[in-house]
Amino acid sequence: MIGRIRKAINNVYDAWCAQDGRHYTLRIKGKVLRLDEWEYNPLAVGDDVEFTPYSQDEGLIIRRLARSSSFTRWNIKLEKNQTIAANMDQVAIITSAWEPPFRPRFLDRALTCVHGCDVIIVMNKCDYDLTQEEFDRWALYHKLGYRIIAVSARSGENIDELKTLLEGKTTAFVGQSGVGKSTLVNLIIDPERKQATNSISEKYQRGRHTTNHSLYLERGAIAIIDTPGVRELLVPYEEKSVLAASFVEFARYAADCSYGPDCTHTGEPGCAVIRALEDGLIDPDRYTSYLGMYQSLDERKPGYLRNRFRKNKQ
Ligand SMILES: Nc1nc2c(ncn2[C@@H]2O[C@H](COP(=O)(O)OP(=O)(O)OP(=O)(O)O)[C@@H](O)[C@H]2O)c(=O)[nH]1
Ligand SMILES: [Mg+2]
Ligand SMILES: [Zn+2]
Repeated sequence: MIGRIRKAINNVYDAWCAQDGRHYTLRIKGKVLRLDEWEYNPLAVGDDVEFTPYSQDEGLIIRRLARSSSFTRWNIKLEKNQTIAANMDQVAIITSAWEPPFRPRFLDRALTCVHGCDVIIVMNKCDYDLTQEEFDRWALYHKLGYRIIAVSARSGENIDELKTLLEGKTTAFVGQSGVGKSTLVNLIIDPERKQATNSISEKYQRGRHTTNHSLYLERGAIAIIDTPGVRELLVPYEEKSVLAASFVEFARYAADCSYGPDCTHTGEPGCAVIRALEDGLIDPDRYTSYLGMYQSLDERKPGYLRNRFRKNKQ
């Protein structure tokens, strides 16, 4: 049987099986699912798994099916990539105008964590004003070709427009902690019940981060994966060329780099990306984002590679 994971807590998974229309509680057979060695938590909300039922509502997971898309970040403590949500049609990167303030660097990093699907960039809390500088940086994403929308969960501004963008799709809501992901999800999916936002967590003293696991929710034709916010978001470990590819504005110049496809755009003579930067055709702050991420990838090595090296020396 095939199931789609809707909730994952402590290696216990809730899955929905389309074949028989039932929910199952699943565990991994033999406790380990052997996949990429550098991936922590091999199953994420949205993953499709093959499982063997052993009762009407329980089963054992045998394997994970290939993902069509994912939102994957680097987990610095575990030194591994961690997929937060999988198989969605699009990712909505949620930012906020204030509390926390708009952080374009965070947004640039979030864009590099998206694999295989579309992106919507949402500015929540637009009941607060952006400074002119913040607004220009925000509007840049529109110029780069991204779909952007400013909303307010508090005043309700543009919520219907946001719903239109979500209609008929599964969307993962990702972003910094406190930007209002769960508030928006509640407003769209479950306006009556109101679960899991910050005020509730304060009441129960559950700490700063309200949402502590990803959760699949749906209403009508809208399906959303609400994910836990993070304070920092780091680029996943992968080929550096993948990083450059997530800077969409580089592509048209990169083809003219005299180093060809191997150009890292970090200082090679004859780099057309750097020339475009100098000519004011590429935003300097975006380029700074790129350089920062490039350097952080240089310093990064998955823990398992180091461990293997140690083993070889013994
Ligand atoms: N002013 C204003 N406040 C908002 C808006 N949307 C959400 N908030 C507030 O922002 C705070 C954080 O909202 P959450 O929905 O818990 O944020 P989150 O992104 O889910 O946070 P994590 O679960 O930690 O990732 C709450 O106190 C909300 O009431 C908005 O549009 N305007
Ligand atoms: Mg939340
Ligand atoms: Zn170059």
